[in-house]
Amino acid sequence: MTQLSRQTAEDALIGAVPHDFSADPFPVRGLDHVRFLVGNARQTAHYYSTAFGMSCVAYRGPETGCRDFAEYVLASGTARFRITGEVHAGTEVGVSVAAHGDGISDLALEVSDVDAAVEHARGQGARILEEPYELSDDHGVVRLASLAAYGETRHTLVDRSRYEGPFLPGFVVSGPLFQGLADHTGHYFQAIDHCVGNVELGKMDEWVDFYRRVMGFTNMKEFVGDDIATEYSALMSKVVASGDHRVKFPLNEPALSRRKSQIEEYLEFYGGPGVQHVALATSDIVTAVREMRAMGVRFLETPDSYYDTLGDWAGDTRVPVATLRELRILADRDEDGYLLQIFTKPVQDRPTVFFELIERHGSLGFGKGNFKALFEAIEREQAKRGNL
Ligand code: TYF
Ligand code: FE
Repeated sequence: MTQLSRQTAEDALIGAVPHDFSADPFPVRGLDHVRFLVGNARQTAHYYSTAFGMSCVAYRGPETGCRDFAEYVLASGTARFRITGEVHAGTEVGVSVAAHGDGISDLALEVSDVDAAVEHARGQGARILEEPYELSDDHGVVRLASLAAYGETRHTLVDRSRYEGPFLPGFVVSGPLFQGLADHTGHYFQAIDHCVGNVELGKMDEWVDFYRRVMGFTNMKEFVGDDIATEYSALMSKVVASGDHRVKFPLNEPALSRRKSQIEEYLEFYGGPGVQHVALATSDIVTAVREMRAMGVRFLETPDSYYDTLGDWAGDTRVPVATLRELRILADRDEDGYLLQIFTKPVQDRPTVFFELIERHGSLGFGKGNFKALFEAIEREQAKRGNL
């Protein structure tokens, strides 16, 4: 039977396309959650709840019988962040934070058959970190397993089709962390558009191949090749996507160039390969940027000159160029439509993880037309840190 995915408002938001899952060797329903390992989960949860407008939907910790960790699950639309901290020394979370700083440890994928996915992955040479296992509580059963990806990043596979609780077994419903902002919840972004990995020099194609072999992902046409890399970007990039493009993973590697690559800076400070940025899909980038900036989120600055010529090539957009200029939002157009996007500065002390806000209007790309302006803005930040 042919199962075509339904086209919903969310599909337009994240650029998903129809796909026949019955022919897919590793069917992925979507990104289940992004897991952060941090030094202080309570304060990190407060930041995403206030500055990113997310709401706390689930919690576990010592009060609920979880003796080692405090975990907060924050949601905005279908986007879910799982924020984990240790409550005493000697756990793997502390080891990870000591090595990498606050960072993203897991891009968890929702699948409908964990066992079949693991068997396929094993057959393709993937490293299985956790064999299939089950967690259960009063709300039902979840089946999980874990695959190794680049660096210490993992993909936990989650089948939650028999579960009705707030997140995973053991988590309890939690109220808002900051009642005063309960009404801005979910207004800034509604889904996760893509998650980008930085890998070592010469390893990009190996990881592209990993996602193709193990997960049946396919290459998207957007990439930064050799030619562009040496001219200005200092990185090479390719994008792989799940069958219906609900999960998109661009992969970057440093390019040999005049300057120190932003990817090398990341690898040095993160202590190896890892997740570089998470792009958040928004239906109203103007409100998101205005209000997030007012809450203290810092975005990259784009020079005024970018806006002098923007109208010529980006054409008519929902938002007038004057507003894009005021808020430093970037625009790009391709044969399918256009997109608006902006990038935050790193969100922790180390120059590692950052976020992107992206508002798609037909375009399925990643803002290729902005790469030069964007990479120059990132290099100005690198220079301020003395890392260029
Ligand atoms: O995800 C992307 O491909 C775009 C562009 O260091 C990008 O957001 C690529 C590399 C990078 C920053 C942004
Ligand atoms: Fe991106």
